Amino acid sequence: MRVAVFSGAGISAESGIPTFRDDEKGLWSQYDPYEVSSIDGWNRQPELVWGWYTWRCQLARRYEPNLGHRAIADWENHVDDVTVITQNVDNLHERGGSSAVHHLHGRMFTFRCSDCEQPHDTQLPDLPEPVLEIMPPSCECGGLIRPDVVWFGEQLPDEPWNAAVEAVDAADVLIVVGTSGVVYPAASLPERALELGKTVVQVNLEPTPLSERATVFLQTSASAALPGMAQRLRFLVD
Ligand code: BV8
Ligand code: ZN
Repeated sequence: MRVAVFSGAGISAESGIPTFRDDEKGLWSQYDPYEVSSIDGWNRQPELVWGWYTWRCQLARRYEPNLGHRAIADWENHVDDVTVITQNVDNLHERGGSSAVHHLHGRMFTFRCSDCEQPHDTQLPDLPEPVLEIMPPSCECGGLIRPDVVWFGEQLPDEPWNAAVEAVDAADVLIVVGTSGVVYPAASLPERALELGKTVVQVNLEPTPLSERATVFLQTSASAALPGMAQRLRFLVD
């Protein structure tokens, strides 16, 4: 049996990383998430965006993969193939043991120049507290160094997108976990699976537009639903 997993910020929430929309506690909660994660936001206020990513990288480094990440990795011992397609820019799926992970929206631990695209091995400062604005470092060409993430208003890179479509098309079942499903084109992947007649299992703390169309909607947490699920999937997939 071939399993594809489509994950969002909700699967990292139990590791302690605030999801994309419920970071009320955060320093940047006064800012619309779309503002600090859009190409326009970067062009307008690079120091605000760099401050946010510096802090988010620190949180992501500090926290550990949770039972949800580890369960998905364990499924590799029980089914023929598990491919993870994530919207998350942290590396918790990899650190949780998954061997095939595609980052549709990039990764925040690698950096490049905004102008000449040259990769940069940037070491971020270790901050005791979040700092709202930090001027990003500059490249030799004068361009500002940015994280390798896909911001709102930017095209998704072809490689992870093509791999994601291929994984959905080849899967017997798609597990959608921890995403509000509002961001496109990523959110079109579960729709593609349904149109292809695949079994779609959604695990989410709250209902989303996908919930009433999914084959099964489990309104619970990732860490409660995912352990041991692979062994039960056989009964779902005819
Ligand atoms: C594109 C990377 C073509 C950064 C992210 C105008 C101009 C240009 C484009 C658009 C436009 N209008 C609309 C668009 C398209 C736009 C879009 O979809 N906008 C939406 C908001 C309407 N998309 C884009 O711009 C994309 N590019 O279209 O290119 C183009 C290009 C140029 C010009 C024209 C067209 C690029 C989108 C990528 C944006 N980058 N992230 C970073 O992360 O730092 S998006 C970011 O938010 C995340 O990556 C994620 O994908 C997304 C959604 O977040 P979720 O992961 O779903 O998290 P959320 O908090 O929302 O939900 C968590 C869920 O988990 C909740 O439901 C909660 O209940 C649940 N949960 C919580 N805890 C648990 C749990 N579930 C289970 N267990 C738990 N424990
Ligand atoms: Zn440069």
